[in-house]
Amino acid sequence: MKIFLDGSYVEQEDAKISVFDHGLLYGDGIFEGIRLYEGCVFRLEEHLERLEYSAKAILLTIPYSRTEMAEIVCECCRLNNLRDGYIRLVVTRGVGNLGLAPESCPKPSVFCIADKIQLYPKEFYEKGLDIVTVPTRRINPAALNPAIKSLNYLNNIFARIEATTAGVVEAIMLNDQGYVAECTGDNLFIIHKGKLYTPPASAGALKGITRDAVISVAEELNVPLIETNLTRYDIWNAEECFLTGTAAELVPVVSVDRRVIGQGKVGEFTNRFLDAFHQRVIREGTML
Ligand code: PXG
Repeated sequence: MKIFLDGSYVEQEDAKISVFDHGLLYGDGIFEGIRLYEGCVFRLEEHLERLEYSAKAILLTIPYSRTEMAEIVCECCRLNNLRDGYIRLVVTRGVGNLGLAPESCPKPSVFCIADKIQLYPKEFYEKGLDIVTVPTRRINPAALNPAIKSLNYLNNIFARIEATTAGVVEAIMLNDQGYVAECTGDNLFIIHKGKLYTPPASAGALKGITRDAVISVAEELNVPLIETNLTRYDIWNAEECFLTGTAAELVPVVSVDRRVIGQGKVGEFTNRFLDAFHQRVIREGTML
């Protein structure tokens, strides 16, 4: 596999970064996870824009233009003969000394991995997931805004460990006010009385690219969307619930904290959204 690393395409074995990189020492960096569907990169511009916003927020200058970054992503896919896959685009603070100060890192590091996608098991989509709420709260936006897709994922990893301990694969994280923020690596939606609800980004959710795509699908399907604070009570009493993420796409949820959601099976709205989403993934792609 060829990897893009700081200006060259190198073999996987040679794709190494320094132990002095602040991305590793402090989680000081940003990333994107992007999907490739049938030779089209899904919503590439939106991913690059979010990466730029994350960079701006952490005062990091991406050393390539938007067009150059797009070309790096596409070239990585082409070189590895990929038609479907998962792309990981990362910008780190770069090599510096053993102090926090980002000023000691003169040059950010950029790498891009385009690999085959490990799809979730089919039964997730057919039967739906059982999930729980975990004790770890989503990080307060005043401490580190969850809209920044940073390399600092310990908050989510704590929650993921708690999910695994509870015997489930995903979990709901609440914000410090007790409202639903999102899951550990996915956004959350519910259907209630014919309307679609999702927590606003201000509740501590990442502005997911899949979340945005689902919001557009809602418009197309004439399903009203309401972005508002949601409690666990709202989720328990929804007719349908699903999660969205680049890797997951849309995954149905059939129980939350042992409360059965709706009929306890994959709902009609969820299926309609999933179908419409699948039609979009190729239509809205950047061709390699
Ligand atoms: N919330 C969080 C906290 C995320 O990390 C999403 C929501 C969904 O956003 P997108 O843009 O993908 O619709 C994410 C992103 C992985 C992986 O390798 C996936 C994410 C994060 C980190 C790793 O599967 N999901």
